[in-house]
Amino acid sequence: ERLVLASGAVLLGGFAKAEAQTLLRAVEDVVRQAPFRQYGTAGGGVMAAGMTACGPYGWVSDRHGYRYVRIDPLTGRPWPELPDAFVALAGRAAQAAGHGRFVPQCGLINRYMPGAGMGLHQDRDERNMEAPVVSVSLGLSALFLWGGMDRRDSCLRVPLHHGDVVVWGGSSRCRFHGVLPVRPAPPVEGLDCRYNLTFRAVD
Ligand code: MD5
Ligand code: FE
Repeated sequence: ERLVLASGAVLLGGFAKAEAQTLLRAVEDVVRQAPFRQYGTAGGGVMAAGMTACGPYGWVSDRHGYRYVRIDPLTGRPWPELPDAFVALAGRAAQAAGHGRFVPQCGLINRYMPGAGMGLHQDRDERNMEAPVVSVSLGLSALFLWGGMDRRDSCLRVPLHHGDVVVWGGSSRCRFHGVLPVRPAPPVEGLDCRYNLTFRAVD
């Protein structure tokens, strides 16, 4: 189903379910070339989610801060190409949410093992803030925290399940958000963790 959470934020329930296995094979392909790693946080900690990326740009955290780079610092090579299935899904989801042509420049892949979450933050490392962010949830469910423009604003808890897609656009693009620690649960479609794919335009 299609649920408008707020102006610009559209939840497409189960939108990616039929192609989940294709997407997961593409994830494996990317991970073979650019393994998951855990970045440091600005506060001196370590992010609980494992991350990697594909496309012309990848998001990294290093001594220069949070930023997009063309070379994977772990391998010294360009990031793996965006799988066709990623580009096609991102474009279709953006269109279904009412956006124009959307061609991602980065596919960020987050892996949440049970117990891993992500603290409240804003996504503001992209120069292009007009384009939406398309996010795809696979595997174990999670409670997504969706806040406001101020860190102190109260958060809506949105359950995200296997195959759900959310398109974050317009004024919903810069809200504070996070992910509650993923609860241990029986595998979903053979997956014992949660993957989140986010597709982004960077510049
Ligand atoms: C996740 N990932 O479930 C989320 C999905 C990240 C991250 O937060 O930064 O990797 S993306 C959710 C999102 C993206 C852009 C804007 C907003 C939410 N928002 O304004 O609420 O792993
Ligand atoms: Fe984020």
